[in-house]
Amino acid sequence: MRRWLPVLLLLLAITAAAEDVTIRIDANLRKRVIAGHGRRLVGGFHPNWIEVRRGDRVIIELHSEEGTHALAIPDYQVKSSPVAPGETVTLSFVAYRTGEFRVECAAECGGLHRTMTGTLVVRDDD
Ligand SMILES: [Cu+2]
Repeated sequence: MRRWLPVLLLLLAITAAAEDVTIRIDANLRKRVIAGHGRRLVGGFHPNWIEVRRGDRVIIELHSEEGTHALAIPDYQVKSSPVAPGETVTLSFVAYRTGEFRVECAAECGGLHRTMTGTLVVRDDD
């Protein structure tokens, strides 16, 4: 038991400082100007950059405007249920590791699937 005391205290300290961070992310298609190609439809997560502090409980409300999508963060081993057009699904996890992690679509949503990416940044508290 005594061996685990420092670990328990660290976990308590992290938990005490942690906050619930709720982020709404829209999965959709947007018209963007791409050099040499005029206006094109691209798929994406909006926002596609998420920044939280280590220890935060991250609650993602994933909404689809069209197409069926899912959001995954492979390094965190989290993945939402598929979300159908007009619907919202929620996933949550504790950001226990610092770093930059790839966010990606986990549903085969068509030709724009590979453009549906983002980044989760988990910073230390200080
Ligand atoms: Cu997809």
